[in-house]
Amino acid sequence: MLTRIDHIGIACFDLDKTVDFYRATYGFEVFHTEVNEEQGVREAMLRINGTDDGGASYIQLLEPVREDSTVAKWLDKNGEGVHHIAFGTADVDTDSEEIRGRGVRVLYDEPRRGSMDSRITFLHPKDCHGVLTELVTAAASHTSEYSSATTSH
Ligand code: CMX
Ligand code: CO
Repeated sequence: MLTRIDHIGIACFDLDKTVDFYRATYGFEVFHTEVNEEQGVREAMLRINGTDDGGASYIQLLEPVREDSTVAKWLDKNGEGVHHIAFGTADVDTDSEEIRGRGVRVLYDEPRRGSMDSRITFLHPKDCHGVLTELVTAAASHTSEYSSATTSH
């Protein structure tokens, strides 16, 4: 079951400058940064709010690290802007298979590694009314259930 907006992915040319804009304009701070070589991006996650399912919602700022990455290709064509949305679920395997069964193209056979050790997959934008859609299961260390379990021991 999809229970939250996990993040909105925004493609940018210069990650550091874009992070500065989000900090100066909205007061959002960087929660996490990493390079995901497989996805071809350097990214910053700005945590906006916690959610009822123990997860959180983020803005994901994405800068390509390779000219042949999907985000570099998208920036060439569109310039900066909203690249994808991501829904959070406790079980990306089951939910993505159900959605595949409804005739939507799921891009990966098995979920792959996403930001902060999450597990992710994508739905083809042409099957989703023009929106590249990601499904995410956060790592246990990024849910409040895990945090309260670890602090109570
Ligand atoms: N949103 C909406 N439409 C998109 C899109 C996007 N982000 N990316 C591509 N499209 C559209 C294009 O506009 C194009 O439409 P037209 O044929 O009408 O022109 C069509 O899809 C094909 O686009 P393309 O430029 O030829 O791109 P590809 O088919 O090579 O790749 C996609 C598209 C979705 C398969 C590829 O971007 C992909 O695999 N995405 C998933 C991985 C990803 O995006 N990783 C980066 C983020 C990582 C993270 O979130 O952690
Ligand atoms: Co994403």
